[in-house]
Amino acid sequence: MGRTFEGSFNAQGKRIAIVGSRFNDFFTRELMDGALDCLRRHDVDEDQIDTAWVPGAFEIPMAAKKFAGTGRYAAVICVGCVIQGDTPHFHYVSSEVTKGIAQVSLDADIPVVYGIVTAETLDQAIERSGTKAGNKGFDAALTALEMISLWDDIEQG
Ligand code: INI
Repeated sequence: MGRTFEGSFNAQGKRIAIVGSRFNDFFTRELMDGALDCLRRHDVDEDQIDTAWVPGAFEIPMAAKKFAGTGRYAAVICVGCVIQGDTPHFHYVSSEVTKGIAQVSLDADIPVVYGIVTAETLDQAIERSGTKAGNKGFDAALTALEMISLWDDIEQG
């Protein structure tokens, strides 16, 4: 039996980027704060965390790709919030941001993590931005830490 690779949550010394979208910023500020809180409490140095704000969720994959392409970061965390309205717009935006982040993540050599809340109601968005369903930004940051450490382990063999 060979080795089992499994990440920890220690990403000390790693540089991490977070992309957040301003649309629905009542929620996305909470998601960004959740992601930052998670990184700080896992001893990621504040100086090692760079953030960028884009107008809406549709723009997140572009900024994530830009960050990933610099080669300076161990991971990119994406946080955004898409909420259903009266038109099909929600479906187009949520589908594109999801596909876009998936594509960037597969093209990048680093983990690119999905912390997008897609909600049918305001209540669902509230629940996922720091109340009864937790904070999806915090969860995404935790995933990024685990994936960074897993990448290191696999690369070191
Ligand atoms: N952007 C969001 O981040 N969330 C939404 O709920 C949303 N809706 O529903 O319209 C939204 N639209 C803007 C979009 O992301 C782009 O910023 C815009 O279309 C310009 O490209």
